[in-house]
Amino acid sequence: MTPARTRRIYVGYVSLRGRGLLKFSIVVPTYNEAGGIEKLVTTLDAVFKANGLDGEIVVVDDNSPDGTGAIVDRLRASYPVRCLHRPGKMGLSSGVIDGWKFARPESEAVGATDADLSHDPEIIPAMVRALESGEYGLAIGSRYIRGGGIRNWPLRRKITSLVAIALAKPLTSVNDITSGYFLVKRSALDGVELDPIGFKIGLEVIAKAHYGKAVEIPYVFQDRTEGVSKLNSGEITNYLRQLRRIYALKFSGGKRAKPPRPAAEKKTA
Ligand SMILES: Nc1nc2c(ncn2[C@@H]2O[C@H](COP(=O)(O)OP(=O)(O)OP(=O)(O)O)[C@@H](O)[C@H]2O)c(=O)[nH]1
Ligand SMILES: [Mg+2]
Repeated sequence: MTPARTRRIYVGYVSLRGRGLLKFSIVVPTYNEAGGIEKLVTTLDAVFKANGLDGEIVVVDDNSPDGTGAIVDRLRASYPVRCLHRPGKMGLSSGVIDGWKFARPESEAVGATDADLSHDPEIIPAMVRALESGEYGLAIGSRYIRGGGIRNWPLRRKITSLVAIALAKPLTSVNDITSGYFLVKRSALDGVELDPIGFKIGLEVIAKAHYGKAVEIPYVFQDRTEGVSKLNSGEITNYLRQLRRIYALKFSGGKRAKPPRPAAEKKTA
């Protein structure tokens, strides 16, 4: 693992004109998101079309009892979306990792976003342009830089998020370390072993991938209006286990990492 401090990380807002058309695949892990998945797919498609982007949407559905996967299969006829069906609830991060493997081979970048429209799709063009510029290997949707924010979160949730970020702060100069909204060059993931535990796949990428410079693009996080949260106390424990492993890897110079154990998913159907 390359320690984060040996890499120069640029953090701030960029507005870049791209040099070319970057093909990308954005993965949406889903579990019981039937209420909002169609709106997400149509909104992403509209953003792609309006900005001339060549994006693919990969939904990774864990056999949602509410039929989310079947909705996505139907949408496939009209939108650039495909569904990877997994047999049962296996976790957000492992879903994103499986989605990246399933993504079309021609995509040079892969990313992640939630199904509940908490992540503003309007910043995707800025993320894509940042990677197209060749200057950045990772573009992160950021709640914690100027222009970003969080709408409608209860105080308890805000404090949990700030504590989670404080715990990971020594690892990187990225401000929104726990962001689940990002786009990364596929080549930056070559040979990188990502821990499939829990909810924080963005942290795995920020801490381990070979992306060179990262840029944070601000957006205002909206609390979900459809469906229910899958974040539970089990995921907080998973986050602490994930952090412990990353710190162990960092301070052993990448030589003494424990093999990842599968995430212990709490059933929240
Ligand atoms: N495939 C898959 N997706 C999951 C799993 N757990 C959560 N997700 C999805 O991961 C995304 C993030 O989960 P959320 O429940 O929105 O978690 P959160 O954003 O921290 O919490 P809220 O926005 O408050 O609900 C959503 O699209 C979920 O449907 C899982 O076990 N498998
Ligand atoms: Mg959410």
